Amino acid sequence: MIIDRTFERAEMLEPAINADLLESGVSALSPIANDLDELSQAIESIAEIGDRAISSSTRKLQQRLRRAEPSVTMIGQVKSGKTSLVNAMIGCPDLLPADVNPWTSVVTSIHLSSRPLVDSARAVFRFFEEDEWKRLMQGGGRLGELAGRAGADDDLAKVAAQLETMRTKSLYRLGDKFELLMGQEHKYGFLDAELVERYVCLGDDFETDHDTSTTRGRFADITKSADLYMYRPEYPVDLCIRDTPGVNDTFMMREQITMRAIRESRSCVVVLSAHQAMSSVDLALIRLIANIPSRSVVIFVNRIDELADPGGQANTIAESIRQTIKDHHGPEDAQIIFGSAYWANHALRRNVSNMDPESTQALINWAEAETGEMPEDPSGELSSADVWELSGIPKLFEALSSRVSDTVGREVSDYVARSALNLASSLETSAQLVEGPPRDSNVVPLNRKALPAELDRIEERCKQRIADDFAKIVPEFHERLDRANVGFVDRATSALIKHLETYGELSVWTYDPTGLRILLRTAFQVFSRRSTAAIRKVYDEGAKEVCDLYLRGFGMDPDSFSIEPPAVPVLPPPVFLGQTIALDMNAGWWKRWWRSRRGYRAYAADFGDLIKSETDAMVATLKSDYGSATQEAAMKPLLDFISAQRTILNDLSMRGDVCPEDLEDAGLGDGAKQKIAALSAAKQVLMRHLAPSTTEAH
Ligand SMILES: Nc1nc2c(ncn2[C@@H]2O[C@H](COP(=O)(O)OP(=O)(O)OP(=O)(O)O)[C@@H](O)[C@H]2O)c(=O)[nH]1
Ligand SMILES: [Mg+2]
Repeated sequence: MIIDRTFERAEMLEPAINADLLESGVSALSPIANDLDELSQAIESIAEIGDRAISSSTRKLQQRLRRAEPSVTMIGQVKSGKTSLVNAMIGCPDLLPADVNPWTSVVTSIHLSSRPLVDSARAVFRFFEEDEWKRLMQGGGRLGELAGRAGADDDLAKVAAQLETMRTKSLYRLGDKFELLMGQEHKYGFLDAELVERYVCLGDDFETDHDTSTTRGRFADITKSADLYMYRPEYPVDLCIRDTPGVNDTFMMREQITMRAIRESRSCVVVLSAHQAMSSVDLALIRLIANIPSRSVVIFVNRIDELADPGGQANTIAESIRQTIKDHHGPEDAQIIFGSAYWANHALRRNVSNMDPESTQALINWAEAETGEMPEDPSGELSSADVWELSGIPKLFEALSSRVSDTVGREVSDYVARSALNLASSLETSAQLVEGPPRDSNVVPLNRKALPAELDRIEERCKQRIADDFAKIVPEFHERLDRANVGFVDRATSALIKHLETYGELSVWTYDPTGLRILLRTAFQVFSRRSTAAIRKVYDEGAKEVCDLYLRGFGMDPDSFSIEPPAVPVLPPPVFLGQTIALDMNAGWWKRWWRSRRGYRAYAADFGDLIKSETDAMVATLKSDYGSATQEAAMKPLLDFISAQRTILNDLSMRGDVCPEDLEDAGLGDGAKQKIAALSAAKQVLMRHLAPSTTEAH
C-alpha cells in the first residue's frame, strides 16, 4: 500500500539563496552536459536520416541520455559535516537537518534535476520491512551480532537494553500505527526541512516532544531510505547526492545500508573533520573505502574554519591522511580537498558578515595561503563569491566532474554511442540496398530470409560461450575465496597457539584481519579481470558474427563496415569487505572474550568457530555478489544487442528487392549523398564517445 500525500501542500521551499554562486560552482559539471548534448545531436541526425523503425530506437537512446543520473555518496565520521556539505552542494543551506543533535540516521538521496519536475513526488520515504526491522532490533544490528558471536553476553545485554529503549520510543512516537507502517512508503508532493526532519534524523531530545503528528524524528528509526527530488536549474546535468549516517553510528545498524549506497554510487566523498582529520584513526572508515579505487574517492577535509592556521596546517594534515590510508592499504592517491561547509552556507545565505570572528580569521588565513590575497571587495567587506570559492565546494564539483565523466558518464556515453553506431550501420546497409546488388567479392552470399535464424544461432552460441566460461571462472573464484578463508583461520589459530605457548593464557592476544581482506580482495580482482576478459571476448565474437551476416546478406564492404559489440558491464567494488568483524573490535569485547576463556582447547575451538562464522559471512557475500551474478549481468547487454539487431535485420531483410517506395521509406532516394555525408559526420562524433578501453579491444 502506498500512502499518497502528494496533495497536502504543493510549494517547495526556495530560500533567498545566492543561486549565482551555486551555478558557478556546479558549472564544473558542464563538460558532462556538453558530452551528452553532442551525443544527443548525433542521434538526432541519425533519426532524421532514418525511417520509422530507426526513430523508435533513437527515441530510446535519447531517453537513456536524459535519464543519466550519476550519483555521489558522502560518507565520513559522525559530525564531520556531511549533511552541512550536502546542503551547500544542493544550494539549500537549511533543507537537511544538520546539527549536533539530531544526527542523520537514514541514507538520504537527493535527486537534483536540471529540468523542471512534472507531477512527480518530491519526497519518498521507505520504511523497513517488518522482518528486517525485527532482525535489527532483536539481533541488535551488527553490533548485537558481533557481541553475540564474540560471546560478550553482558555487552549483548547492554545493546539489547538500549534497543529496547529505542523500540519503546519508536512505539511511543508512532503509536498503534507502528506495525501498519512496516514495509510501506510515504510520498509527498512537497519538500521542506520539517518534513525531512520527521523521517531522517534521530536525536536525544526528541522523546520530550509530544506532538504526535509532526514530531521531529518521528519516523526516523523505522525509515530505511529517503529520496528527495528537486529541480535545480543551476545544475547543467542531473546528479544524485547521497547523505549517509556517520560511519561510527551507535549500533552499526545502518552499516550494510551505507555500504550498499557506496556500492551503487560510483564516486564517493569522504568527509573528515579538520580538527580530527586522521589523527584519531577511524579504521571503520578506512575499511569502508579500502576497496574502492582511488579514482572514485575524493577526500574533503571539512571544518577548516575551526583551525587556528588552516594555511599552515593543511599540508601536514594531507600528509598524515595519506600516510594513514597507505598504512591501512586504502586508496592513497585519492584527491584531498580542504574546505568549510560553514563558509559555503554563509556565502549561499549572503550573510558572510555574520560569520564567527574566529571563522572569519581562519578564512583570511586560508585565503592568503590559497591565493595570496585578502578576500575583500573594494568596500572592505568579505565577498560572498570569494568565501564560496574558498569553501572548497567549487573544487569539489571540479573533482567530481572528472570522476563522473570517467565512470557513469562514460558508461552511458559508451552504451549510447555503440547502439547509435549500429543504427548508423543499418542505415548504410539500407543505402547499399538502394544502390543495387552487392559488388563482386569472395564472400559467400547468404539468403536474407535465413538471417533471423542465423541470428538466433549466434545468440545461442554466445550464451553457451558465456555459460562455458563462467562454468570455469566461478568455481575457481569460489575455490580461491575458500582457500583464503581456510588459510587465514589456520594461520590465525596457529598464531594463537604459539602465543599461548609463549605467553600463557593471561596475556591478551590480538590478530589483525587485514591479511584476510587483502586475500579476498585479490580473489575478487582476479575474478574481475578474468570475467571481464571472457565477456569482452564473447561480445566481440558475437558482434563479428553479426557483422558477417551484413557482409554476406547485403554485400557490405568488409573494410569499412562494422558492428559495435555491447559494452562490458563494470563490476561494482567489493565494498562489503569493509564490514566490521569481531577481530576488528579487539579493544572491547575481544579482550573480554579472551579473559572469559580458560584452557588451550577452549581457546582454539571457540576461536575457530568465532572467526569462521565471521569470515564465512564475508566470503558468502562475495560469492553471492559476484560469481554467477556477474554471469547474469553479462547476459542483459548481450540480449539487448541481439534484440536490437533482430529488429534491424528483420526490417532490412523484409525490404527484399528494392522498389521506388522503399527508396522513399529508407529516406535515401533523393539527396542520398548528402545524407550519407551527414551519417558519416554523426559516426565521427559517436566514435569519439566510445570508451577507450573497449575501443582498444577491437
Ligand atoms: N565550524 C564548522 N562547523 C561545521 C561545519 N560543517 C558542519 N559543522 C557543524 O558540525 C555539526 C555537525 O554537522 P552535520 O552536517 O550534521 O554533520 P554530519 O557529518 O552530517 O553528522 P552526522 O549525520 O551526525 O554524522 C553541526 O553543528 C554543524 O553546524 C564547518 O565547516 N565548520
Ligand atoms: Mg548528517
